[in-house]
Amino acid sequence: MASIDYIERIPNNVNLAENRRLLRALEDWQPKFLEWWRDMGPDGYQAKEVYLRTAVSVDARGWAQFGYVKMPEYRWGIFLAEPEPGRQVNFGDHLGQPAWQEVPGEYRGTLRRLIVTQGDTEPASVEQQRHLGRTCPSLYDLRNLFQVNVEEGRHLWAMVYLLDAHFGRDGREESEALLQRRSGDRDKPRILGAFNEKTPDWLSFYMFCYFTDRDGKYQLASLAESGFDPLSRTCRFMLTEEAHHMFVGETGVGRIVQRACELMRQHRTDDVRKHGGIDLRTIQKYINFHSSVSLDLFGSEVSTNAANFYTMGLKGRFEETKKKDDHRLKDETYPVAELDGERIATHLEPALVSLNERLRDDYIADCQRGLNRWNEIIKSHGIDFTLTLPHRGFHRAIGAFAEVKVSPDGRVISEAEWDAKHRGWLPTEEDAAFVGSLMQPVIERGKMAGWIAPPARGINGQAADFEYVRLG
Ligand code: BYC
Repeated sequence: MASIDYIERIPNNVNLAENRRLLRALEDWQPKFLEWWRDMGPDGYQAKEVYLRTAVSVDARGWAQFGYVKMPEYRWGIFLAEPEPGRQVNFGDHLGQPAWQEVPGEYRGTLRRLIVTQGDTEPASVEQQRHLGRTCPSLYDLRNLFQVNVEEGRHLWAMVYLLDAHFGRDGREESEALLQRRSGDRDKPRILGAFNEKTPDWLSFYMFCYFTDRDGKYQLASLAESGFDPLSRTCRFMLTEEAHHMFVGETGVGRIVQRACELMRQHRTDDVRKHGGIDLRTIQKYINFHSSVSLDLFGSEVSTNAANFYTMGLKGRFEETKKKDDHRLKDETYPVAELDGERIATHLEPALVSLNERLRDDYIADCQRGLNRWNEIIKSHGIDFTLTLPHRGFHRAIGAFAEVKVSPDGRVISEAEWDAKHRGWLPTEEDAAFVGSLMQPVIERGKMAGWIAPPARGINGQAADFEYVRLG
């Protein structure tokens, strides 16, 4: 019977074998997912064996099993973190009530929208990254790209599970629509802005993993606080995988910075381009771009949507349960940076409508920590250069700053000044063409492209020259 096959194919801790309705929905969806994966997943290498981590259970031994797998045969599973006995709704109007195991009827539409928005980002990122395998700097990096891709695929499964298990026919329709939208498509784009941008080269990929996956961390952590318990448990497990994606981003950029510094020292010049490196000024421009499009993902500074998500008990704050306040926030305020005529000033706003900005603050502080580590690399080479995060108002398309032009150091500037200077702040076509020119594939075991330093250590204790992807 085909269904027995599916139960085996889909590692899960949601008792799939007993849930015939869910099983039928997934049997219907899985071939469409595979078709999407073939069309829109990694271009090339689909028939090759890749040294991948697969989650087969949520306990310490099962969540990270390593072995060679062909990507289309990856076992995309469905996992929820272990239930917390007696868990309650921890914030908003329903504070103290038992956490919901089923969708609360009055919040059905809102909850579905949140899950669909989250789910939409996962296949989008796979689509954005689909050509990168062709230009990998090493087998180690190629394997990391594919690990990120299959896990984003699993995160899509996680959201489809919620839609199919808890939202009936609407949920099944949304699950299909998640496979139909396309990153960057004019007619059926992905929902959120950053997921319609291109990821044309590996510098962009590492920046995306650093900045955009980190938005994932903060959004998932807020959804992990949800009073809708299946969403909370799903997101808690997803966060364990998200950590690896940010590691790929931080170490990837760090290795490019390292290589730039080595070349600067070796050739006594700031202009490492002619020596095959990516100069620090170009790296700064990519930071400016990826930081700003990722800041947009937090939504408007003042948002009634955010207030409603919270009051309904659907989406909390980062580390909500650790915070020592009333978890209702009706009488609280929060400082929000806003436009005040020609300048940017901080005003106290009601805390409930400021929740997007509060999460953005948590995110910015976290982003800065990685920049500090990259700056340590620069300093350790005796080089006087500091990478910085652009001001939160810089190059924004969502929220209060979308209407004006702001410099990276936070001044509201004229269109004329923007026109004169933005090429020094954001990657230009020439910058992209230069970075693109370095993207020549390196697929010999243990070899590394000249624009990036080797990693400090291999994956799962393996050597640097390990055969991370079997090309034979
Ligand atoms: N682009 O009150 P507003 C990840 C829309 S990443 C386009 O400002 P709200 C991952 C908004 O939808 C994490 N549209 O914002 C990373 C709303 O439209 P409707 C993804 C945008 O609603 C790497 C309107 O503007 N997860 O996991 O408070 C690889 C006014 O909304 C944008 C989530 O985002 C934008 N940037 O907050 C793979 C969590 N921003 O409803 C994966 C779920 C806003 O009026 N989503 N809009 O038609 C949410 O919590 C919220 O939807 C948002 C927006 C935080 C995104």
